[in-house]
Amino acid sequence: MISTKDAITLEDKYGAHNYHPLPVVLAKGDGVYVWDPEGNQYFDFLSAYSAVNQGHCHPKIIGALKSQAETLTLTSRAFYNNVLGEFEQFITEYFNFDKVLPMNTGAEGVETAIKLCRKWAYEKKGTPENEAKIIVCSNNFHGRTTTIISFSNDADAQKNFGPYTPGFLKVEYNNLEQLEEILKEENVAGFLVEPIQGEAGVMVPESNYLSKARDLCKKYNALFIADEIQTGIARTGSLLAVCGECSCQGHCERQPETYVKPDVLILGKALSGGVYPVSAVLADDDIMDVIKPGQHGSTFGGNPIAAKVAKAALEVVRDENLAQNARKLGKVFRQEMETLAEESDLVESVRGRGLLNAIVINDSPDSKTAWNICVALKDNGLLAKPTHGNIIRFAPPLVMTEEQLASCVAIIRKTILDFEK
Ligand code: IF1
Repeated sequence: MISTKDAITLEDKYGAHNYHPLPVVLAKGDGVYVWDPEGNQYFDFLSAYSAVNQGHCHPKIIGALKSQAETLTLTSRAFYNNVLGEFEQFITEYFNFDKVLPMNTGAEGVETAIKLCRKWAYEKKGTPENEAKIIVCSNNFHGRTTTIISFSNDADAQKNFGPYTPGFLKVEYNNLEQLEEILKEENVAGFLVEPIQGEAGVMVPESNYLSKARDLCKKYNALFIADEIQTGIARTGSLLAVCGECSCQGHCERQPETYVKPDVLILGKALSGGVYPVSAVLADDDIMDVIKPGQHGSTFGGNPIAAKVAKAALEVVRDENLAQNARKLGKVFRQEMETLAEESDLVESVRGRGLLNAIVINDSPDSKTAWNICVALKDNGLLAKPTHGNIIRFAPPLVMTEEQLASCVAIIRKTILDFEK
């Protein structure tokens, strides 16, 4: 097998330099573990940015992939296929929406939601043509298409990729007064929001922010669009982050005060357990029916492999109580990190929900400290990645056991306590 050194050399030489990976090469994965070509084992504490919630190579999901791959892979939507309808019924019942529009990547899901929202505004709300505006939050991350980066405020993501798509208004995240002020403006079609901001450094809003934002959207007849690509599928200790602290994992008759049903829900990443690119946009009929044949789609969206894989991935979440496990382990993890923050000057604070957490490192965002800690964590057998300079995101697969989590906490403790700036 190719060595770590040679694999990195090849990527450096022949791949575009659009990433700056941690210097580790992964060659195999199983559950919460990954291995490099030399056979060193690591705990995966990133889960491919929360795509591998069900753990690496989950046998049920891989089984679905294999059997469908041997039967029928792609028909395009020019024809029906014999598994898409079954998946569509399954996912709409699972999340309690009338309809789903299947796509592949997260960014495509967001693009779909934007197009749906604009079209709804023109055709249902009566917004004058080309005037629809969508409210977004500062420090958002919704993907990397030309339109999506048009409303980013990350210079790296945006600079020199213009001209930008107009039609977006920005508000501060977690600021309801600002949101209401801007909702009063003319021609606002919707509000696109991450229930917890991931890339911004795992920013958890005040409780009730989402339900109040939703109520405000209703009051001003704008669509509440939740991007749960990273926070959804049990990551934050409930099936969706908008399910909040409801103890049902999102599978009960949802209580209105705990379940903030979005008008438009965007899912991706762990919708397939990280096995295949599958994204989806869910909405009820009064919204989804504005999209007619020929107006939106994708060659691969809703393909038979995607349909089978995503159904299996959602079944695993339910059957293995992953939301419950994420909630339980998340509490333990944050407690342990709070203890560590008291003992170590390096750890300033910890925040998060369920198993989407971050620690803030006590150094300037321009320093290499968080990066160097991640390299040290890797050397000690745990993989995590810094975000925004001095923040380290911790997001292990949700199939982790309490014993495994204890081993991980021990690695993090030892690494931080031994670390010299
Ligand atoms: C990369 C971050 C995570 C997302 C939300 C849409 C998308 C994402 C809330 C687009 C994607 C990924 C993309 C990945 C890094 C990663 C990320 F650090 F950039 F913010 F997870 F935290 N909405 N997030 O988080 O989905 O098109 O990529 O399938 O390498 O850019 P995609």
